[in-house]
Amino acid sequence: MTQHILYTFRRCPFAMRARMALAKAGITLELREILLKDKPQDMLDHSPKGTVPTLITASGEVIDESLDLMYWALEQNDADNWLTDNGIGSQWIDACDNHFKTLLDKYKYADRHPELSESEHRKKTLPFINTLNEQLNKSTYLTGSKLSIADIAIFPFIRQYAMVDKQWFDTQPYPALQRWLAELLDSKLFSSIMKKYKLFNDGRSYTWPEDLN
Ligand SMILES: N[C@@H](CCC(=O)N[C@@H](CS)C(=O)NCC(=O)O)C(=O)O
Repeated sequence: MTQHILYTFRRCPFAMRARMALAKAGITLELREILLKDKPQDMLDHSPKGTVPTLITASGEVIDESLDLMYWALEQNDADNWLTDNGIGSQWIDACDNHFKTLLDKYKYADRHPELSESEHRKKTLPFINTLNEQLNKSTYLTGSKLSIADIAIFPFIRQYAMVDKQWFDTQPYPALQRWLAELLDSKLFSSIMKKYKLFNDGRSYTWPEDLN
C-alpha cells in the first residue's frame, strides 16, 4: 500500500511542529530526512517552493505548509482536543508566524542585519515574549488549562529563541515562559520527534514513527 511521504529536516521549527502533530495523531508515514541545500527532485516536483515540511499523501495530495499539516493530522485524530482552544489559538499562532518569526530571525542572524546590534534586535522581540509570559502566568498553557495547537505551533520558535543566548534567556524574569518551555522540551512527544535519521539522499528513508534502524 502506498504510504504518506514526509520530507522533513530535523532542526526546522516548522517541521518540528508538523511532526509533533503527526506523531500525536498517530499518523504513520515514510519519513525522508533532507538537507535544505540538496533538496530531492521528487520533493521539488511535488512542491516547487521547496520548503519543509512537505507531505505527499497516499492519495497524492501535497501539503506544504506546516500549519495545514498540523490541522490535517489533528482533524483525523485529535484525542487530546488540541483543536479545542477557545478560538484564541489562531491569534497566538498568527502573532508568532507573521510577526515574531521575522524578529526572531533578525535576532538569531543579527550579523546579517547590521542596522541594529544583537541586543537591539532582541529588544524588538520583548513585547511578544512578555505577552507570552503574562498569558502563561494566568494559565498553564497558552489557551487555558490544557495543551492546544497554539502551544505546539509556537513552542519550536521559543525553543530557537531561547537557544540564541541561553544564559541570557535563563536569567530573565520569565518564570512562566521558562516553565512552559522546559515542560515541552522534556516531553516524550518532543523527544520522539527529534530522533536522528540518515539522509534520504544517501538512500535512506524510514517508516515513521517506529522504524529507527
Ligand atoms: N510557511 C512554511 C515555512 C517553512 C520553511 O520556511 N521551512 C524552511 C526550513 S526551517 C525551509 O524549508 N526553507 C527553505 C530553504 O531554506 O531552502 C511552513 O509553515 O511550512
